[in-house]
Amino acid sequence: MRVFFNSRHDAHDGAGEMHHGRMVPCFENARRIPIIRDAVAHAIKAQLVDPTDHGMNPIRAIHDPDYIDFLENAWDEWTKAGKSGDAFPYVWPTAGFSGGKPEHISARLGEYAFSSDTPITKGTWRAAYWGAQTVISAAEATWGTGEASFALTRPPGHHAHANRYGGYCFLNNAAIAAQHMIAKGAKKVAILDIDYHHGNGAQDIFYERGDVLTISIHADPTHQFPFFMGYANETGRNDGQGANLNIPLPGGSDFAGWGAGFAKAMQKLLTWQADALVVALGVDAHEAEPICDFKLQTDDFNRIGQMIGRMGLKTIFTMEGGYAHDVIGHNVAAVLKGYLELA
Ligand code: OKS
Ligand code: ZN
Repeated sequence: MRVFFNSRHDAHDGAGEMHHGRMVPCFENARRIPIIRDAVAHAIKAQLVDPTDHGMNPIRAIHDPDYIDFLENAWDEWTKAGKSGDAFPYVWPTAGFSGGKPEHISARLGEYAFSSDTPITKGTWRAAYWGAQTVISAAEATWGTGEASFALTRPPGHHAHANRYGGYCFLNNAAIAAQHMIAKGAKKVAILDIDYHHGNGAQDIFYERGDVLTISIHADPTHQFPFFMGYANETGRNDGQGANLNIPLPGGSDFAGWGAGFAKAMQKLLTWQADALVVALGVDAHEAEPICDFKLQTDDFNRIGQMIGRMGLKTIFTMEGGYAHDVIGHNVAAVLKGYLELA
């Protein structure tokens, strides 16, 4: 397995987020990455590879031009407006507002954010851009050689829509990887999201397309972020009908419940016959995770990796959530090691 590493990840360095009514240090922080890198290096034989710069086209294939322009310039606009802390929205053009197209950065933040938990900092664009290059490089390698890849990057991507950021995500790395393999000749690609939270970004991006199957196993949105998406009756539209599968699970689920959900995902994947698989690899379903309430153990992550390996698909893993520093390295390594045991 090749591990593509986004060494610029730490350019994104939010100071804090609102949590339970207080500003707290960001859960999604730069300390996560060396922990995961070292655990993976210890557990599997893998070369660490620097991403190649494939430019803007693979990003533009997923994200809207005005959104990309916003992300590239948000920090400059924020500082030019005389603000010095991390950039956050505080007002949104929600249903019932008549509109307008205000240019003010505070309005633009509200226009492009769907949640208030995600700081934009001086280096956010740089980190996210190189994160996308990391997963594009992984896609290029895996599509070309068949060997699995792991894109080790932050900020994560699975909540990002074509024109919306939130849930700590800016560019949808999994979607960019899937689309890049289609550009390289894949006819059908599947995205399997095992992060604790619903993968709303890929669902929305591919909702009307029949060539990318999106599957997400996650906490029931009736009680968890992103709340307004991720329900079982969301199955795709037009050409995409039947190509989105949501598997919401009750709070407190352990591997008995999670594994049953995963079995449904595997069944769908096996009948769908993808040319390649992108795994949105969040490990925040572990019992020790701070903002989540599932009860998976490190051994369970090993089993998950084995089951993915057994499918025998060309596979790219891309890093999503996981915030418990004591266990994230072990959990990511357990998935990758399990994959290699059975691939
Ligand atoms: C607000 C917390 C919002 C949760 C965002 C979800 C992040 C995540 N204080 N997505 O996979 O892990
Ligand atoms: Zn998550």
